[in-house]
Amino acid sequence: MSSREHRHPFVPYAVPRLPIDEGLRRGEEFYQELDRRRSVRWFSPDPVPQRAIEIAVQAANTAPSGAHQQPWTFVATSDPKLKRAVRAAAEEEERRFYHDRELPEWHAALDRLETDEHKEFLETAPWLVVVFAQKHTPTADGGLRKNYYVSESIGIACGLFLATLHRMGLATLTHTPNPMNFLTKLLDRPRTERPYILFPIGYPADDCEVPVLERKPLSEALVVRRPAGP
Ligand code: IYR
Repeated sequence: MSSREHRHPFVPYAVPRLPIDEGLRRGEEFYQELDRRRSVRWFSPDPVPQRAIEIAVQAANTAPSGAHQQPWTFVATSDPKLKRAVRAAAEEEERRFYHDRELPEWHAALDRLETDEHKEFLETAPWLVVVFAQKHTPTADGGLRKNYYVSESIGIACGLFLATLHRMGLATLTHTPNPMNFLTKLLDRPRTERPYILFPIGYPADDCEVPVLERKPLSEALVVRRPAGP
């Protein structure tokens, strides 16, 4: 038993300790599974039950967040009319983006993805989930509570979300039409929320392809600093 004194309720942290070789084995297996995930732009129209979205949001909702403020709302739709409206608005924004002559560097960076302003997947994918960031959260007394580290918190929640969908055999695209404020209105969200990421979700199309891309090697992704010495 701990002898710490608290001003709030605390409980023991009850995740059992694993032998390290079992921990490494599980980590390696988890990594290998995550390594198969790719962003998908060609979806099958096959339906996906709402429960899959619910499970993924439950997983996302376990994310650590600044001051445990959980500053996210996940808005999901499989409504063909709403998906069509989202597609139309997104394609209009994207047309502007792809024809903007002031953005040659950005366009060059995207070249190998072969993306363009056509966003058919916004209608083909059975689900669209838009994650909204709550910069502020309305309080019971009609005021507003400021939230901290909102984008860090939501970024982690979105990572858990797409990892869970991948684990269920479902594909996602991390999509950010630019700008995407049109989603606040279309999805009827309060002005305290800002759209953060739009995820089309579904099974990949049978003929789905992905660009050949390499992951950064561990030697570049990880720097280990060792103590100086002989
Ligand atoms: N929003 C555009 C452009 C785009 C931007 C980035 I950064 C990407 O990684 C991919 C696309 C689009 O969705 O086409």
